[in-house]
Amino acid sequence: MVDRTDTKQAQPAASRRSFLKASLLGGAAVAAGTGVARAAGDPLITEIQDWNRYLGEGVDVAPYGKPSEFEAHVVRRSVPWLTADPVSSVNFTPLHELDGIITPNGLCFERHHGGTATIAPADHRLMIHGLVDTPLVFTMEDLKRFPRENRLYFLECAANGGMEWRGSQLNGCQYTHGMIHCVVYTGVPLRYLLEEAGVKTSGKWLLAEGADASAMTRSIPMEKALDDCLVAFKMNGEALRPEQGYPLRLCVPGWEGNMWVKWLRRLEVGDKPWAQREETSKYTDLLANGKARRHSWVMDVKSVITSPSPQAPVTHGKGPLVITGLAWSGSGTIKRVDVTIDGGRTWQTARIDGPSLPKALHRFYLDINWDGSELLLQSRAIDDQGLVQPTKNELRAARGENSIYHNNGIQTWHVNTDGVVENVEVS
Ligand SMILES: Nc1nc2c(c(=O)[nH]1)N[C@H]1C(S)=C(S)[C@@H](COP(=O)(O)O)O[C@H]1N2
Ligand SMILES: [Mo]
Repeated sequence: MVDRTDTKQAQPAASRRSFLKASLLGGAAVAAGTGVARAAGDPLITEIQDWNRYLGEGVDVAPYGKPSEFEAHVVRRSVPWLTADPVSSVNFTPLHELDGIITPNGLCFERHHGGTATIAPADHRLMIHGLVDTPLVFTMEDLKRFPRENRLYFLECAANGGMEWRGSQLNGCQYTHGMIHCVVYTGVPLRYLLEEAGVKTSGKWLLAEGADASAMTRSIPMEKALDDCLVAFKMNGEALRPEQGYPLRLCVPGWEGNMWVKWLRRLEVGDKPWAQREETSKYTDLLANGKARRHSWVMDVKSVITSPSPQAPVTHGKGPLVITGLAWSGSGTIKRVDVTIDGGRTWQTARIDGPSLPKALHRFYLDINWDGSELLLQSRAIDDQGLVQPTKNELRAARGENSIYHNNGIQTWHVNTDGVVENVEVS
C-alpha cells in the first residue's frame, strides 16, 4: 500500500466539490491533502448562488426522471466505421463514467441485427414445441403467473474487445470493453416452462428464436436451459427496455451475449444443435491450425480498469488517486483482482467492494498516492474456479491471430505525467 498521509504533495487547484469532500471526511482527507486551504475567497463559498436564492422546479416536471443536465456526456456511443448500417450494429456502455456494479437501463449497450422490434405486450407470444409432450403457447400474462426470481447477471457480447486482438486500437474502455452490462433481471426460470411442456428424453437441445426482423436463433444445450436460464421481463425493477428485448428476453447467465435472445418468441426442443448462422459463420474462431473453435459459450474471466482510462484522464495532478475497474467471470465469482501501476513488474491486490455474486460484475479499487510519474496500469482477475485472466500474448499463443471473439486478455493503459491516458499494449 502507498502511504496516504503525505501532505507535501497537496495540489492547490480550486474545487468546491473537493473542498466539501475534504470537509466532510475531516481528518483523513486533510491528511491526504486534497485541499482545505483553497476555501479562502472562493465565491462559490462566500456568495449566495442562484440555486440557493430561487425556488427550483416542482414535482412532476419529469414524470419519468432523467439524469442531471450536467451528466449529458454520459451516453452510449458507437464507432460509425465499424458497421455498414445502424440497424445491424452495436453501441457501447460508458463504463468509464459508471461506478458500482449495476448498469443503468438507459446506458446498457445495444446490439441488434435487425433493429429494435416494437412489440405490444398483449401481442407477444412465446411458443414451446418440438420434442415435448404438450406444445404450449404463453402470453405475457401467462408468464407472469409462474413463480419468478430476481438475479443480477452481466451480459457480455463475445465480440467485446474483438477489435483489439492484434494490438491496441480503440482509445477508451467504452469501446474496448463496453459491450457489457449488468442488471437485475426479474423472470421465470426457463426450467418451469420446459417442465410445463414436458421435455421428451430425446430432447437434448433447445433452439431460442427472437421475434425481431433478424429472427435471431441459437442452440442451447438442455443442461444449461434447465440449470440457470431465465425468461425475463424486467430489468433493474422496470420493464425491459425496447432495446433490450421488450417484452421478453432469454437470460443465459455467464454465456456469450448472442445467446440471450431478445424479443423471445419461440423455443424448440430438439436432439442436436441446429447449426444456425450465429453458431457457425459467427461466434466461432479460426485457430492457427485451420480448425475453428465452436460452442465457446462461457465468457472467460476478465477485468478492466475503467478509471483512469483514455476517456477518464487524471485531471487533479499528483497525490491521492482512486484506480477503479470491473471484473467478471462466466464461471462464478471473482476471488481476487491484482493491479499493477508499472506494467506488470509489481502487483498489488485490489479491494473488491460491493456484492460478489456469480456471473455478475465485481467492482474493485486501488487507492494510491500518485507521484506524478508515468504509469502503465493493468488489472488481472482470478475467479473462484482459480481461472486467471491471461496476457494478450498468452491468449494469442493459445488461439492464434485470427480470432475475434472471447478476447479476455489483460488491458494496459498508459498514463503520462500530465494525466493523459492512452490504450497501449504491454504483453
Ligand atoms: N432477437 C435478437 N436477440 C439478440 C440479438 C439480436 O439482434 N436479435 N443480438 C444478440 C447479441 S449479438 C448480443 S451481444 C445481445 C446484446 O444484448 P443487448 O442489446 O441487451 O446489449 O443480444 C443478443 N440477442
Ligand atoms: Mo453479440
